[in-house]
Amino acid sequence: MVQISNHLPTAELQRLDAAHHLHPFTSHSELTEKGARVITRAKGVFLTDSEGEEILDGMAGLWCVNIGYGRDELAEAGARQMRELPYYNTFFQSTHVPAIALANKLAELMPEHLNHVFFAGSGSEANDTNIRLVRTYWDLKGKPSKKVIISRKNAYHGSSVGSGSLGGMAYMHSQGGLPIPDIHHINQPNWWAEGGDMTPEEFGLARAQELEAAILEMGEDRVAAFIAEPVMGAGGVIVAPSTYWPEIQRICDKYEILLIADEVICGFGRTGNWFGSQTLNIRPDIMTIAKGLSSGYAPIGASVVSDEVAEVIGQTEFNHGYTYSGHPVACAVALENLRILEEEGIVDHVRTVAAPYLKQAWESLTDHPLVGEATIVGMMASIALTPDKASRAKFAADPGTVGLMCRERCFANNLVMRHVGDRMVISPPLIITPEEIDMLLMRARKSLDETYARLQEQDMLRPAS
Ligand code: PXG
Repeated sequence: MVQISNHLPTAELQRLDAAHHLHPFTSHSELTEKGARVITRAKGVFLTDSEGEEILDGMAGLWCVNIGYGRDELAEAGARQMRELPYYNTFFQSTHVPAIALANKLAELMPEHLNHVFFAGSGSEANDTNIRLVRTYWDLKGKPSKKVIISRKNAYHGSSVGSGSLGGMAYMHSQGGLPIPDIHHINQPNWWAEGGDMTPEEFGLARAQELEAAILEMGEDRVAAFIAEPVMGAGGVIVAPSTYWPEIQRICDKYEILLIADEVICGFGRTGNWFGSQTLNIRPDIMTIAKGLSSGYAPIGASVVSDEVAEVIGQTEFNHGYTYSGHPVACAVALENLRILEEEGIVDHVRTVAAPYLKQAWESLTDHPLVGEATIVGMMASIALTPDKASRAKFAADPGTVGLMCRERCFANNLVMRHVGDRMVISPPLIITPEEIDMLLMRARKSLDETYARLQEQDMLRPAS
């Protein structure tokens, strides 16, 4: 067997990686040519790669390492649980202490009426649970025609067949026969890209009313649920205008549509409250959670349902579950993560220190010639790159070309910042300090300057016609 350790030269690790490892959302011919960046360890907000470079992780991994890297307490909680009971299932009338404790802790932290937890191994699995759950709910209520789940274009709800269908990513639907039947997508509340001449408030209202139009067109008796991220994450940190959510809530209430808030990114402090639904004043019937639930230290997700939904589903045997639903090690790690978030006041730190500091720094980026709008809620933020701010123009180059250039400059400057098309996105660990935010902004500005210079050199500052 090949011994693979951190001590192999980077080029050799890259060669072995390319030879046998298929990566998610990656073009392998490109990866083989360039070689993956090999991350070897991390502490706080910094990653270290196999060349010894220290990289500021502006994305908290994939929007998940909320408490930052390197917390021994989580390693110990996981090891302790592995020694005591590494695995047992929660099927067939069995349970164990970590699942009991985590379900109870979540019921305490959640908005009042959300008290029942169905565990999964990831956000995708939890959203698959939601599809079967809401359809079964309406069957049991004697309304079996209510099957359609309405979602939004450009939403991200996961990558499995079910959750990928809920998501509104056209490039995902184009592979593997998605979406499954009875999923309907309305337009997203992205004013910068799609608002035309409307004010943000007019546009927010119009986009919310698309939900009502869709319900009326299909018939109220066909629609089971509406699913949305409080703030769209992977779609580019799209913050809906202030008029959007109150109207969505009104429509869900009026037509008795179950509202599913996908809090996989927004949950666990990311928006400055425990849940994005609290920040945006949404009253969901179901919440999807994952990522920040364990700060990414162990794979775990869940769907958390209201008392009413739980009561209805409880009338039957719900024929659904995963081997790792309520995995004891993942539950123990998540519990320790929640203890740290709570006892160290990390959600308060976001609301009172980190998010206000990041907001003033982030919004100052709009003075840069490449930056159109800057959006931010709590510790998730984005900037739209544009060749002409006044007209909110797109670049003449293919969408994402400039974003990718900027991301590469960020990488070269030891900052992880993600690009979504030509929007740049950050979502750093919540424990980031003001000094580290200064460093993040300095590196971001340098990368923007270098991108701008390259665009000038290559005559790419032209708007699409
Ligand atoms: N819902 C939301 C809102 C998410 O952001 C999922 C569900 C699926 O979770 P799992 O644990 O199955 O991945 C997500 C995941 C990106 C990126 O590049 C975002 C996610 C995953 C991978 C990449 O922004 N979000």
